Amino acid sequence: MQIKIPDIGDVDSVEVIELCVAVGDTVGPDDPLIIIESDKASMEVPATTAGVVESIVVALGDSVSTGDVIVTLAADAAGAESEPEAKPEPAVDAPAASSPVADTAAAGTAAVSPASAPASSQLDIAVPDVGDVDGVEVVEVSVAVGDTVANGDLLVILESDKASMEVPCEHDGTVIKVHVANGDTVQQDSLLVTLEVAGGEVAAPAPPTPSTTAAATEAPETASSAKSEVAAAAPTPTPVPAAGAPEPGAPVHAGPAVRRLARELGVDLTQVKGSGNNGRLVKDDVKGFVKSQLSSSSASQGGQGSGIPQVPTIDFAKFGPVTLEPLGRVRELGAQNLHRSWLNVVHVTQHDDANITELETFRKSLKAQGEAKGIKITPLAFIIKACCATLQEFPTFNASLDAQVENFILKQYYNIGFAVDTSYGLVVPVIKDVNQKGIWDLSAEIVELAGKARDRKLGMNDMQGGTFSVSSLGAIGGTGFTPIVNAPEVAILGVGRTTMKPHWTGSEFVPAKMLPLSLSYDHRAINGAEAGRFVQRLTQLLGDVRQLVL
Ligand code: CAO
Repeated sequence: MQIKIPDIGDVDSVEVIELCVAVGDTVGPDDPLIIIESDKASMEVPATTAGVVESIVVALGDSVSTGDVIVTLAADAAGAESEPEAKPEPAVDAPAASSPVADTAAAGTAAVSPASAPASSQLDIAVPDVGDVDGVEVVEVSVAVGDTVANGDLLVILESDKASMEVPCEHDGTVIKVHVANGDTVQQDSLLVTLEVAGGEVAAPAPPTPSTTAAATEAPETASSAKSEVAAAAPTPTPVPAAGAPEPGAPVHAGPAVRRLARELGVDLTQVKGSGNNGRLVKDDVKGFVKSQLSSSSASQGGQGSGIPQVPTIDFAKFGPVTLEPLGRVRELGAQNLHRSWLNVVHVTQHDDANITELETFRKSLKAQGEAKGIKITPLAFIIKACCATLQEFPTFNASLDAQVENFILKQYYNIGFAVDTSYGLVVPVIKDVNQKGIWDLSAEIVELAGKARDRKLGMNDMQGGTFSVSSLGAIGGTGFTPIVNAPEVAILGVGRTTMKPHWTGSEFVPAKMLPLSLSYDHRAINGAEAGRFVQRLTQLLGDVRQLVL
């Protein structure tokens, strides 16, 4: 009885992705015979009646349409036993020993060439030497009954835990039996395929390896067609494994079309996650894998922050006692932001000192007023004001780059963030519209925002919209450092501790309060000469703060 592809709806053809039975298997009604798959779904094609699989007309990867014959079933097991013998297959009864090549039969090309059939003979292809493994899985059957094959054509792919092995055809011929199905477990000498070849052609099989020669002399018939008939009469003892989610080290479940695609694209299927039934790999999985690999590699090549070699994980406890302390949310987020900026921005840092002797004199002169107003006035307010004035003169520093790095996004507002060191991490509140604020306003706002930061009272709005940042370590110390640009801003000013230094006036050295400045900038947006001019202008303004009111 012929089993055909049922109505598959409005698609022209579907792919055979799994053979669930082998020739000789006994099946009941509704037992799955093959699995077919379209772009949208996969579907089992069941036996419509009980019987014994007589032939499988399709192979994995074939495209089939409604009404195509896929399998022929004999009415029952008895019929299956008798029917192959009823076929004109003289090799069945011929003893393997009578074959001129019997001694080399188990070399994976076991053959019988019966004297009664001079025009053609049968050639059994068996599993060659697979080394010291108990069994290997049939992962691809590349031929179907009726296929014409040539020397070198792929018949079956076998896979163990460690390797896969192609079993090629070593003669021209026609496939008359396929003894295995995808998923079967087979051992050395298990029959794979029977070919009908032109008479006498089987007389020159490939020379066996020493280990297979030994097997052949011990049991030449085990791999012969005589054995194959036994196998055909009794269903193969190894059932098709129940498909389940793949475990680590488990064989890959993929049809030949998928394997072919993977081979063409150089994809290692063990790396790909299957989205098909029970984790089966489909073509889209392979394509998706390639896409993800390409995008991650292009991201790393484009400097977008991936593809970086991992820092090794070390068990520090091996060297001495350690304790674990969580970073906390703010430090964690800060770490991510800093890492992102550090990876994305092309950093360069320009250092200079500003002579703030006069600024400090002026600032100290304001102290009494400040105390009266309840406002603490530090160098930072002047620094922020001077930065704003400099930004107004150098608009590309008060800007961001667009995503394609094709345009400056020049901002018409001047919002300057300043780093605040808190017990829970670094935060950067933003003073809005600095260009509209004087030194008193700025001083008051610095104190207010720093206080809110330390009390964890900053709102999202307090930390958004910055166009430039200042990180002052002046109260702490240091002669210079390389701050990380607060991307997508393009520049940040690091401030060190003011120290008294000898300053050359052109005619003499005089003591001067020198403020170390370190401008880090994104070199994609800003050239070194521009940065040099920016810093020079900034030091001028800080050296003569009267200019800030002009
Ligand atoms: N040189 C010398 N003294 C300085 C100085 C400088 N560059 N800057 C500030 N000072 C002095 C101040 O004048 C003040 O002294 P007086 O009280 O005698 O006037 C003292 O240092 C303390 O100042 P402050 O820290 O209270 O105020 P500030 O305006 O200078 O700074 C703030 C405010 C919030 C920026 C600061 O407290 C802070 O948190 N800084 C750390 C920033 C940081 O962590 N940056 C690193 C980021 S990257 O990891």
